[in-house]
Amino acid sequence: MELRTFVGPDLKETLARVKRELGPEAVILSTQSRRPAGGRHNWRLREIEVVAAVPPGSLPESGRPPEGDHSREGLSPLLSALHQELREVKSLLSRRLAEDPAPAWLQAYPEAAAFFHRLAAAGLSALVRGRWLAQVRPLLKGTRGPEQEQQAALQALRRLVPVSPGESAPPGGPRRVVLVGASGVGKTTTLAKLAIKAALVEGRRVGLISLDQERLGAVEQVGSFARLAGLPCQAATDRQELLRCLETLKDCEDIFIDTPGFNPCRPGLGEHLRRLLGGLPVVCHLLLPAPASEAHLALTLQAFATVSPATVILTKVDETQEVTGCVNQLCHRNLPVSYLTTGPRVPEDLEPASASRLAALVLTSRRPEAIWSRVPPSCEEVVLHAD
Ligand SMILES: Nc1nc2c(ncn2[C@@H]2O[C@H](COP(=O)(O)OP(=O)(O)OP(=O)(O)O)[C@@H](O)[C@H]2O)c(=O)[nH]1
Ligand SMILES: [Mg+2]
Repeated sequence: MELRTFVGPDLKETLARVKRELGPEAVILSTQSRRPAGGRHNWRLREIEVVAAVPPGSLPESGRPPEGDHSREGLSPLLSALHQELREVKSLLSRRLAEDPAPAWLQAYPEAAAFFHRLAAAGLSALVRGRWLAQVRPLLKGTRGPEQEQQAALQALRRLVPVSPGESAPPGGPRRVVLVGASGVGKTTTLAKLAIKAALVEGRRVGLISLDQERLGAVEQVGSFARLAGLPCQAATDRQELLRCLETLKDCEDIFIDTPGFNPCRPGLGEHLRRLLGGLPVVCHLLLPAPASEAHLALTLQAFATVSPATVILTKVDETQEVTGCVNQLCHRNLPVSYLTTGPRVPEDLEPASASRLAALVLTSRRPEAIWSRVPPSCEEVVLHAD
């Protein structure tokens, strides 16, 4: 065993030196606080002496511990495994960055280049990042300093995410809104939120129709909500009945129509939806659950394409930490988002979509430390609070 003595002004700094010079195998034999030589006249002055030992032959000529893998010999198996995993993640990351590097012109703007990599880490697809690059390039010209670069980067991100206000009512005209989507995505709950908002906040005459005769209790669900809210309600099973219900409620300024959950994998779904809703004076909105996988979202968008949804309502945003799969799919298809739903409460958990809010959600995607209830409403705040 080889012994070494270290002296320093405090314990923390002295132990750090021991670790630095002898490596993780060093064993601390003693620590001692003492008055330094020549410090007789200042009784407050103290220094720390640490005696440490290492196994014989483990110190190189210079007294420094060997570099590289040898420095890991003293680590526990768990730490070694973590170390190995970190190395693999690092090499995977550098391979990915090499495959999809930022373009050379972006290197002139370090802040924007860092933003580009942040978008990649959040999960935005190469295609969407390509669109961001096309947007940001003219905005970066003439910028001075990191702050202006950051503003340009944010502006390009906000422009990227398509949003559409409200339920796309024709100006002054009646709204005939159909909510479609897979089962359990929040159609009936969102219908109730929209109906309450229209009736109580906007003061419009609102009626409801349930087209969902498939699920047990679905008509009753809409009916009892209508009774509570004091709204007229009709139920239909097919296109002819739906037309009759629309006629019955013709004095309503807004009619919200609930549909059954359609399985996007069901063969012939497109044809079924076309026969049910095609050519009717209604606007369809597709509900997509934000926590679903990107593959499932792509499948759903494909399956409901025959009803040409005017907008997408992103539901259950509160149940996920990653919205980039949705954003990728919506950018690919140029489909705007009209609302976000952020919980089951009627009518509170409904937000009109905004470019700034969606950009904020993109920037906090795949960041486990992001806590949704504390997500700032704007992307500027997200960037400001970024580490
Ligand atoms: N966390 C969370 N839950 C929600 C949200 N929206 C709806 N829910 C809940 O999701 C469940 C299903 O909601 P529904 O509105 O019945 O869904 P649906 O699409 O009408 O379902 P089907 O009619 O069976 O196809 C209910 O428990 C709702 O309370 C949301 O934004 N966040
Ligand atoms: Mg329902």
